[in-house]
Amino acid sequence: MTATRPHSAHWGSFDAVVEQDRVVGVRPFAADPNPGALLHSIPGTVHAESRIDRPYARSGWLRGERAGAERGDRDFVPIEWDHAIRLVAEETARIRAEHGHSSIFGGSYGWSSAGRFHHARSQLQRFLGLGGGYTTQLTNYSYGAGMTLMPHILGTNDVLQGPVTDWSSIVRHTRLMLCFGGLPLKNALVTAGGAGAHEYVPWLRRVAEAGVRFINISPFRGDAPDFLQAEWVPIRPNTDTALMLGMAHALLAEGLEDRGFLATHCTGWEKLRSYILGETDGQAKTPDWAAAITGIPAERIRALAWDSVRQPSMLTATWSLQRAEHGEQPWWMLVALAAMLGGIGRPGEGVVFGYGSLNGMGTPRRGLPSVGLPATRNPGGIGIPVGRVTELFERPGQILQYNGRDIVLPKIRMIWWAGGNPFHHHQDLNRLRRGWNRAETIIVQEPWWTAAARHADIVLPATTTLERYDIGSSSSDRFVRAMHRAIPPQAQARDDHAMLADIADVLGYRERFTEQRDEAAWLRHLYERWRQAAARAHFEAPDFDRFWAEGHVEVPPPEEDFVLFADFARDPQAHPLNTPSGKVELFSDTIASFGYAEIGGHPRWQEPGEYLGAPMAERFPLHLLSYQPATRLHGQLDPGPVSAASKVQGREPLLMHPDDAAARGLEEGAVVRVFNDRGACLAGLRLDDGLRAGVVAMATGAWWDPLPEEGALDVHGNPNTLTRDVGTSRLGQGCTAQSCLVQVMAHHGVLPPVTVHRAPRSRERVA
Ligand SMILES: Nc1nc2c(c(=O)[nH]1)N[C@H]1C(S)=C(S)[C@@H](COP(=O)(O)OP(=O)(O)OC[C@H]3O[C@@H](n4cnc5c(=O)[nH]c(N)nc54)[C@H](O)[C@@H]3O)O[C@H]1N2
Ligand SMILES: Nc1nc2c(c(=O)[nH]1)N[C@H]1C(S)=C(S)[C@@H](COP(=O)(O)OP(=O)(O)OC[C@H]3O[C@@H](n4cnc5c(=O)[nH]c(N)nc54)[C@H](O)[C@@H]3O)O[C@H]1N2
Ligand SMILES: [Mo]
Repeated sequence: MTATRPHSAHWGSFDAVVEQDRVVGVRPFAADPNPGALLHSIPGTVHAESRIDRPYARSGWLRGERAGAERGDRDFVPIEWDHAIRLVAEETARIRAEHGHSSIFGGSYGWSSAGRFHHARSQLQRFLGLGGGYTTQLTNYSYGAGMTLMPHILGTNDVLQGPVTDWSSIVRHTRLMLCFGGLPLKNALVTAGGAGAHEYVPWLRRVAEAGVRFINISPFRGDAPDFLQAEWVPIRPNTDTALMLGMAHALLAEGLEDRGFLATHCTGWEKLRSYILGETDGQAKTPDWAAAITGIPAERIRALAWDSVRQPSMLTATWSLQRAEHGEQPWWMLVALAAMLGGIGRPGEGVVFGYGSLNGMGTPRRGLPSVGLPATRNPGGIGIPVGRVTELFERPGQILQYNGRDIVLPKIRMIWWAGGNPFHHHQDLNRLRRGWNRAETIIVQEPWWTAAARHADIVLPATTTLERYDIGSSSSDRFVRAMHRAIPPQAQARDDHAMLADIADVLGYRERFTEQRDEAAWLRHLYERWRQAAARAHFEAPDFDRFWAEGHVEVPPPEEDFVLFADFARDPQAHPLNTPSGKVELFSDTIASFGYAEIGGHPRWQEPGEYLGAPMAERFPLHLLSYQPATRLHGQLDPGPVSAASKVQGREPLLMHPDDAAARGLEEGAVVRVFNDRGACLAGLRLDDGLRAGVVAMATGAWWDPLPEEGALDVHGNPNTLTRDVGTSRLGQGCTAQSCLVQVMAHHGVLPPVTVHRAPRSRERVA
C-alpha cells in the first residue's frame, strides 16, 4: 500500500511517499516552481544507520566522572526511558539548587527542523525558562556582527533580514548589480521554517533577461551562476573593505559623490571623507593602495566605481563577508558607498545584505508573521553572543565585552542542547571540546548520532518531523504548510515536546509547560493565533480544518514593489531612521564612545590576523573559505545520498586552484591533509580554476570524525577543525570562520575509514 502525506522541511515542501511504515520517496510540492535536489536525501536520512535507537548514558558519567571527563569516547550504555527522564530531572534540580539558574547552559543554537510547534530549540528554551531560567545565546552565526552593527548605522535589521527591496523593483529599475560574495544558487535551496516556493532562480532569470549587468566580486567564480553572465572580479578574501575604500576614493577624485544625499540623509560624512583622503592617517585610500591589498588592478577598481555611479546600481553583499575578523567593516563601508551613490531608498538601488544568502530574500511578500510558539521568557537567565560559547566555558567569572556592555560570564555546570550541533557549527572544535568537557553534565536531544550527541553524557533520541504532526511556516515564504505524520516514531525515539513534558512532570510543572494541550490542540492554537495576526494584516486565512485538509495556505504576493527606506529617502525629516541622528550614521558617536581600539566611529580598513597579507601566511599560505554546502543544510542530511555522492573517497571535497595543486604535487581525487596549528583534517581534492590562486574552499557540514589518537585528526573533513575562534570585534562578537589560514599536503599511509555515519559501539548491558 502506497500513501502520500503533505510535509515540509527547510529544504523544501513535499509529499512523503510511504510504504509499510517507511518513507520510500518524495514528490516535490506542486506549487514549487524550482524544487531542489536535497529533498531526495530525506528517505535515506530518516532511515539512516546513524539514527539513535534509544536513550543512552555515558558509563563514566553514571560512575560519577563528571567535570573534566573526556567526552566523545563513545562509551555509551543503553538505559530505559523512565530512568533517563528521572536522571535528567534530578540532575537539573540538583544543579539549579546548588548553583543557580545561570549555571545551566541552554543556548542550544541551531536550525532544528521546519515544524514550528516541535521546533526543538524553542521547546527546550520554553522548558528551561519555565523552570526558572538558563544561560542563553544572543544573535546568531549567520550575521551576528551585522545584526549588532546595523541598528547603530541604519536603525534597523531589515536591510539584512528583510523585507528588503524586492526582485520586482530590481527587474524594473536596476541596471547594475555589484555582488560582493556573488549570488550563489546553493544558498537559496533553503528557507528557515520551510521553503514552499523556491523563487530565487526564476527571479534571477527575470533580472538577467531585463539586461541587468552582474559583477561577481568574490574569490570564487562559482558564486555566480553561468546564466547571469557575471563578470568575475577575483578578490583576495577578507579585503573587500579596502576595495570599497578604493572605489570611494575614485568617486571623490572625480567629484562624483552625491553631496546632496550625504548632506541631507547622512551624518559623519566629513570624518569618513577625511579618512578616505588620508587626512587623518596620512594614507589616501586610492585605487592603487587598494590594488596592493585586494589583488585587483587599480584600473578595474576605478571602473567599478564609475560604472556604479553612472546608472541605477544595487549594491549587495552576502552574509559571509561579515563572518570574518573585523566583519563589521565591509558591511558598514558598503552602506557608506551606497550613500555616496545616493541610491538608498530609490527603486532598484541602495544596499541589501543577503540576496544571495537565503531563499526568500527579495521575494515579494506580505508582511505577515510566521506561525510559531509564543516568545519564551528567561527570568533568572543571562545571554552571551552566540559565537563566544567556548569562552563562556573557559572563563567563568570573567568579563566579556559586547556592544558597549560588560557581561560577567557564569560558571556552566550543565550543557543542554536540542536542535543544534555545536560540533558542526562552532569554530576551533578541539578548543570547544576542551571547554565543553569542563561541564558536569551534558544532555543532547537528537535524532542522529551527530558529533554533539557523541559528546553528551545523556543522549535522548528524538523523532524526526516525519514521525509527528506539525506546521511549517516562515515569514519569508508564501506558503504555510500542514505537516502530516508519515511514519511511526522510529525505534524508541520520542518527540522533544513529549520528553520535556515528562521531565517537567517530575519537576512539578508539566501543566505550565503543556498548558494542558496535546499536540493536536497546540497545532490548532498556534494556527489560530497566526490566523488572527494575518487578519490584522488584512489577509483572511481559512480555518484550521480547511487548512489541514487542503495541506497548505497560500499568501498571495503584494501588488506593489517594495523599496526599503523609500519614505526616508523621500522625506528624512518626516521619516527619520531609528538611529541617534535619525540619519545614516557614517560616523557613530555611540560606537566611538565604547572605546574599542579595534572598531572606531567610522568604517575603516583593518587587517585580519589571518588572511593572505598576514605574517602567518608564510607558514600557512592558503586562505580557507568554509562556505555553506550545496548538498546539505549544515550537518543535516549528511547521511543522505546527495551528500554522499559529492564526497571524494568518502571525504569532504576541498577545492583548490590547479596551480596550487601542481606546486604541491597533488592530483584531483587525492585524499589530502589540511592543517594549521589548531588541528588537521582529511579532505578529497577537487581542482577548480574558478578559485583565486592561494584560496582553498571547503563546505561546512561533514560530520566531525576525530580519531581518538593522532591529535584528533578529523578523517572526514569538517573545516571547523581548522577555523579560529575569535570574535569579529567587541562590538559584534560575531563568528569569524572566514578568516583562516591553512596548509595542504598529500596524505600518506593508511587511510582511516570514516565511521561517524554508523552508531557508536556501546555496551549491551541495560543499566
Ligand atoms: N566554518 C564555518 N562554520 C559555520 C558557518 C560557516 O560559514 N563556516 N556557518 C555558521 C552558520 S551561518 C550556522 S546557521 C551554523 C549552523 O549550525 P546548526 O544549526 O547547529 O547546524 P545543523 O546541522 O542544522 O544543526 C541542527 C541539528 O538539529 C538536529 N535536529 C533536526 N530536527 C530536530 C528535532 O526535531 N529535534 C531535535 N532534538 N534535533 C533536531 C539535526 O539533526 C542537527 O544535528 O553553522 C555555523 N558554522
Ligand atoms: N544549501 C544550503 N544553503 C544554505 C545553508 C546550507 O547549509 N545549505 N545555510 C544557510 C545559512 S544558515 C546561512 S547563514 C546562509 C549563509 O549565506 P552566506 O554567508 O552568503 O553563504 P556562504 O556560502 O558562507 O558564502 C557565500 C560566498 O561568499 C564568498 N566569500 C567568503 N568570504 C569572502 C570574502 O571575504 N569576500 C568576498 N567577496 N566573498 C567571500 C564565498 O566564496 C562563498 O561561496 O546560507 C543559507 N543557505
Ligand atoms: Mo546561518
